[in-house]
Amino acid sequence: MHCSLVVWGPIVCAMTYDLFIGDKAFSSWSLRGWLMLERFGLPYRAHLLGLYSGQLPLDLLPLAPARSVPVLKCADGALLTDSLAIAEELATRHPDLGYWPAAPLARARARSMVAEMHAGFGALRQACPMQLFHQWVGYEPSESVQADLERVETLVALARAHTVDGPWLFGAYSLADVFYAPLMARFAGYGLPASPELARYRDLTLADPAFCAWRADGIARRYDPFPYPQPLPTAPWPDPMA
Ligand SMILES: N[C@@H](CCC(=O)N[C@@H](CS)C(=O)NCC(=O)O)C(=O)O
Repeated sequence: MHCSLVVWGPIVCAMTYDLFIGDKAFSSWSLRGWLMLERFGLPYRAHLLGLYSGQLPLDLLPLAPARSVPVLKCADGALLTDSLAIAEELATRHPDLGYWPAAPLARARARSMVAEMHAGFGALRQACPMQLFHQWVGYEPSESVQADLERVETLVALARAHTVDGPWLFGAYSLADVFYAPLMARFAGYGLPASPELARYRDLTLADPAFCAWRADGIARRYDPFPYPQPLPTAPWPDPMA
């Protein structure tokens, strides 16, 4: 397996997780898996599997029945082969880390948002694959992509309407923010239209140090050909701090 190994955290202890991820500049589901560990302070080793190497199925053989990334291997041998399964397992194993909002009504909304993200937004995901290198200039959303964008607006506004105690979707950073982070990267990478509230949330996500570290790693690699080309000019990645 051609993995790069990263050991994070001051102490790598018996409960260290092994997280298998794809190319950071492009793998939106991997970003979610990684944020679940990195952002909540859990110790882990990250193993990078090349999405475009042509041998992903071979690399995944030792992790059967996994057929995509991310994959999480727990120290006790439990194997999670889907981002939502990883989220639920980590939330169950670490109930004190605040993966879900504590308040029942907020938790219900957060769970619904995460489930909808995991199962839906097909048009947006298909038309605007995550890429963290630059912004495509002049991208015109189709009607179905526009409908997905409006749905994101609705969900973010609903989350924020009841949130008073912090800048994230439900106040403190939660799994809802994990699952919507790659979507905010798509808003940046394709210059998608956003209301002021959504733009605030997008910029918060893009300025998050964990996201910035992930992106810096991702764009350190060069791709030729570029995996998801668009017939459009590019502008620099928007810097929310500028
Ligand atoms: N439902 C899965 C989707 C995972 C997924 O599609 N991962 C992509 C990378 S972002 C992948 O591994 N693609 C390679 C392939 O399907 O062969 C999850 O939530 O983890």
